[in-house]
Amino acid sequence: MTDATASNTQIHRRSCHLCEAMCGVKIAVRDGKILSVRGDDDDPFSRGHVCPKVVGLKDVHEDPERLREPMRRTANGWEKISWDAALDLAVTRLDAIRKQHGNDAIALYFGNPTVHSYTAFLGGIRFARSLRTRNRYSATSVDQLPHHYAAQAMYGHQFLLPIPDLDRTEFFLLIGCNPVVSNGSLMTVPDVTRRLKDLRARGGSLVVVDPRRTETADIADRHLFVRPGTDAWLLLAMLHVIFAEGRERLGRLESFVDGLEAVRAACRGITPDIAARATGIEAEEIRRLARDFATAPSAVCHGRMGASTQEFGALTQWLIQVLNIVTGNLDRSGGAMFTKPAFDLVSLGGGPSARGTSARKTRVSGLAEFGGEFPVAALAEEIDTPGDGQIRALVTAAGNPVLSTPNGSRLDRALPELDFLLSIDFYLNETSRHAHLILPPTFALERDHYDVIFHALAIRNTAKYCSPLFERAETARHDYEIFAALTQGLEARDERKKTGVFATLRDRWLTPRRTLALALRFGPYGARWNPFADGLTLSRLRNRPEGVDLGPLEPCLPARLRTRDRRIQLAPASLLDDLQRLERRREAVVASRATTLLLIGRRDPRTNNSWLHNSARLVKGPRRCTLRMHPDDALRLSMTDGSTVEVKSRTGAIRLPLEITNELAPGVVSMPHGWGHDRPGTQTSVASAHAGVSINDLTDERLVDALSGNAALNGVPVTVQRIDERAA
Ligand SMILES: Nc1nc2c(c(=O)[nH]1)N[C@H]1C(S)=C(S)[C@@H](COP(=O)(O)OP(=O)(O)OC[C@H]3O[C@@H](n4cnc5c(=O)[nH]c(N)nc54)[C@H](O)[C@@H]3O)O[C@H]1N2
Ligand SMILES: Nc1nc2c(c(=O)[nH]1)N[C@H]1C(S)=C(S)[C@@H](COP(=O)(O)OP(=O)(O)OC[C@H]3O[C@@H](n4cnc5c(=O)[nH]c(N)nc54)[C@H](O)[C@@H]3O)O[C@H]1N2
Ligand code: SF4
Ligand SMILES: [Mo]
Repeated sequence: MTDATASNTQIHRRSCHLCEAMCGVKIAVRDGKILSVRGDDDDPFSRGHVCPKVVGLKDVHEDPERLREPMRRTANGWEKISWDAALDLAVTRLDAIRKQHGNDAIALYFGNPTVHSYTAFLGGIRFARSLRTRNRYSATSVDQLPHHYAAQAMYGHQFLLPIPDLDRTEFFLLIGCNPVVSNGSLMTVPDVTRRLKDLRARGGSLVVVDPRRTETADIADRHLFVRPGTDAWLLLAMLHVIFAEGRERLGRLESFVDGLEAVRAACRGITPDIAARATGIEAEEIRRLARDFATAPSAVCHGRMGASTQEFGALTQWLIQVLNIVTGNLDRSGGAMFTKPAFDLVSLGGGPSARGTSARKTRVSGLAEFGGEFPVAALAEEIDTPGDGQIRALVTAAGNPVLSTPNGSRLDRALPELDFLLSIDFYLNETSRHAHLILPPTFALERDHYDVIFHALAIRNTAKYCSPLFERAETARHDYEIFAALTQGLEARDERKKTGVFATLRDRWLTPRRTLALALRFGPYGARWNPFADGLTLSRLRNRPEGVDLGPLEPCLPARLRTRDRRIQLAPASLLDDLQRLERRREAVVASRATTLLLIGRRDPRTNNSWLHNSARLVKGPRRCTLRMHPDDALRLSMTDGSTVEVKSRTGAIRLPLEITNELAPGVVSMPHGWGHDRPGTQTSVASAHAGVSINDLTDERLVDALSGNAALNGVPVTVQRIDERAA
């Protein structure tokens, strides 16, 4: 570049942290202003790919409504206060509540962006531990909890999640995921659409099982419409066929798998004909799918949101693992494989918690704790049900549970009952509007970044460290600084737990960045003690801002298993037992096919859960918050395209425009989540102008996967009514 002005332009490389795909971006900056955000062709993993959401990096950074200073609620509205005063207020209030009502009176909710910031993640773990409350909740239980449940039971660690070896597989069976729109989940894969097309170009097959003909189904070889919540029957019947025809081939897995006979017995009674009645997929299709999967040179089945956030989430995730294992497709090229991440939470002892289900139950509904957390479906009732052990204070961090958890309107009504609500968030949104105090952290471009979680879930072993683009303002605080100040403040006031000098010094020295540096140095690729070794260190990674490729996934079993005997539990007792619940539900599920409309979710390429709707560039265009319905249902209910309809469930009623489309199976309606921005008191004017309505006013906190406690956000029974325009 010769132009003098242009020569002032700096290019900053980093990973987009908005979704799981970790796309490399190049951000052009001049005089502190972002000129453009583009894909980074030099990133070896994403190879230049970005999606439309990437503009969110600039738009959120520059958003004038993004909070930059702490805000305290007063009788006359919000008041800006200094960080010192704000942190002191938070510590004083939390400490008083803890002393009056006990540790469990303070609840915590960690939202999704926590796992997209290693500093927030590590700082949050430490804060949560120091609070010593049982009332810990997170977005995990409206998302992937069933994956953790199955992984813990089968492989001995909740983070031992097998990842599809997408670039090498010959047969990809996707159950309840739509990566073309979501850009992949529990499968970090930038540029997923091209990779799916490459799979087909090399002669492989892509099969999608989904109640909706999704954007991913559109590029697949085959799409099977499935009745929501019935995938477990499909998988059992596939296994039935595989065993009945003697097609099981465990190969080298055989020497460390226990429970094959129990699984064989469990699916003996579930024939394709039985499964057809529950799922709506023809028996012959089920047989064909089972045979194709079992005979493909390599195959992998992956299930996501649609498979997890349903009545039988844990069973479904378990059966997906079983299918991969009995066809010999676990831990082999082209199958489901474990990563070898440079920062390895599994070897480090498990991150937040390597624990599985405990004996602890929630007070009101008796939902089980898993991994040190309770299911968030129980949060509202734990706040609004009086009695011993009632939640009095809540700290939300990077979450918007009013829009993202089942029966969000009950939570919306419960939050004002709290003695103290602290929101660590930079938006005044549907949840934080109820806060007594909001502590707004920096946004991503002011922090350094390493994807501790998503490198561990990626389809290739990769590592990338990003320096901050902008220095944080003197008047700003990072999430981890907020957590550290709260932790230290509360520990200083805790007479019963006097932290020793050594522990205090250690905790202050061990910042997230030092933790990262140590984890990389002593991780699987690390230089360890040897300063002359080639291995990975944080400073070497910093010198490779485009990121490094550490190779394809490699077989690592049984060594990587964390079960006590280093063997895979193919048939854990709790999952086998849960088959009885499935069986008990069968008749009702079959009968409901003729009578009940079921509501499912939908994601859009230009949204990210609830929090990118204040970007004018992302919300512009046609209305996205619509109810989609099959023409047969619309005809039966005398509804016309574009009209406003009312959708009702046990928990509430909402009104939104109708779109009639045969992309849905009859008997199924769909709408997106993360909308409903018209509540008073928020400060997101662009989002409010494109408010939409919240699907989670219809989802039901009582509909959970009884085994894992995960919310069943998909498959909610609803009725849909025409609104008489004149009466409305
Ligand atoms: N653009 C965009 N990308 C995102 C996000 C976003 O909000 N917007 N969110 C990010 C997050 S937090 C996550 S967790 C991931 C999620 O990533 P995905 O799981 O890939 O995303 P979804 O679109 O929720 O896909 C779920 C699919 O399951 C289907 N489904 C619903 N019920 C059932 C059922 O009972 N059985 C079966 N077989 N299918 C069912 C739905 O029709 C839908 O197509 O996406 C991430 N990426
Ligand atoms: N019906 C239905 N409900 C769903 C889903 C669905 O498919 N259907 N999807 C579920 C899924 S997969 C998920 S992950 C959850 C998400 O649920 P949540 O995590 O509760 O909600 P988000 O909308 O992701 O809100 C994230 C919040 O974090 C803030 N934020 C962003 N970055 C940062 C940061 O760095 N630090 C801090 N402190 N705050 C930050 C944003 O301003 C926003 O308020 O929703 C779930 N809810
Ligand atoms: S797919 Fe889009 S949102 Fe996700 S990391 Fe890539 S650019 Fe960011
Ligand atoms: Mo999620």
